[in-house]
Amino acid sequence: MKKAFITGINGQDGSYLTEHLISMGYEVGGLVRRSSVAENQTYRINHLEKDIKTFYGDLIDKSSIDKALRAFKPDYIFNLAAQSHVRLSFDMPAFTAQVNSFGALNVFESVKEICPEARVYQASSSEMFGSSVDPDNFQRETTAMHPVSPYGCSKLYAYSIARNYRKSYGLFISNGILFNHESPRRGKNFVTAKVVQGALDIKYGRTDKLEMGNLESFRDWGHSSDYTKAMIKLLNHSEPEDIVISTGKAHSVKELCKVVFNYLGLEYKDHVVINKKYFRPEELPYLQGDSKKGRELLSWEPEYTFKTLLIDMINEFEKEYL
Ligand code: NAP
Ligand code: G4F
Repeated sequence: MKKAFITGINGQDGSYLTEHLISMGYEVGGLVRRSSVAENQTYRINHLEKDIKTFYGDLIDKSSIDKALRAFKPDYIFNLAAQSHVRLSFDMPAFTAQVNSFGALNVFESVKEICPEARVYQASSSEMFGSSVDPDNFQRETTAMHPVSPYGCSKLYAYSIARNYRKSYGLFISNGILFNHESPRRGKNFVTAKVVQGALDIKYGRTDKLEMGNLESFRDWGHSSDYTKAMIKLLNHSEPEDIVISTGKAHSVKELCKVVFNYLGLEYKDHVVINKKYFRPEELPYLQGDSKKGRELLSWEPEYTFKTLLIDMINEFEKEYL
């Protein structure tokens, strides 16, 4: 039985990844950090409690990573823990770098010292591309990286040090460069979940307006369940690789609003109002990923489309209103 250890196990991706790994026969453990609201913190993985082993820890505290790795002895490590909100990274740039950059470095150092044979997945991000787009309007593994947020910069450091440790010390570390992925378990302050919840609030008469930021940016949105399957395939590939995972289709935030509101029988223009507080100091205007390399190497294809992803979110969120 292979052992997989997940930092960020109680996050959106951590919960789907755990489900997939358990269904494939892996033994799963993970790191959970201390919270003053512990009763809410693990809601995404409470249904898996009896099948997993969790350890208290924090990426900033290397000793906690060391202890967990010594006790669990993993074959696979998925480093998913992060301050993952881009706009908030402008409010907390140093904290974002501590967790996302030096936290990842802590994980790689711990692996080097304690379990150098383990295979490591680093949760890299399309946000690292920033303002850079190839002439054909796609970003891919070879596209230059010019991040435009403290989050993007912090992830670029982790991506780079992962490659450096792979070369320098022969560690098996792969970067999954994942484009935006969502689900019914998405945090409610990310745009898809915010729009779905806001439209439902309007449909059920709880409010009449939804305050939004920039509607003109484009994202390539997939489903977390599909993307976490790609993470497992990446670590089971014979060699460590850096791989883009995306749907290959870009949609604007405006289009997202239109699809969600229309599905619920509403007109978004009647309800969406712009509030500058949701704008970023610098916006990333366009993301569209070319995942040809990953699809061929890993035999991976997404099952969800933009529309079926949003319907899955609407249907799950709506249960709370019925
Ligand atoms: P998420 O829902 O925000 O989950 C992040 C996880 O990290 C949570 O479990 C969180 O715990 C934990 N965490 C935060 N700071 C920590 C710390 N200092 N020490 C230990 N754990 C900490 O994010 P996600 O959507 O699942 O994304 C997973 C990873 O993929 C992240 O690294 C993210 O940056 C990256 N990524 C995400 C996307 C996307 O579109 N979802 C795309 C590309 C890359 P708490 O709940 O206790 O805060
Ligand atoms: O949903 P978002 O906050 O996601 P963002 O910034 O693209 O970051 C997500 O994807 C990255 C991969 O590319 C991950 F690495 C990262 O961890 C995270 O999961 O915003 C998407 C777009 C942006 O252009 C934003 O300006 O939606 C726009 N937007 C417009 N109004 C809004 C809002 N975003 C949020 N969160 N809230 C709004 O009211």
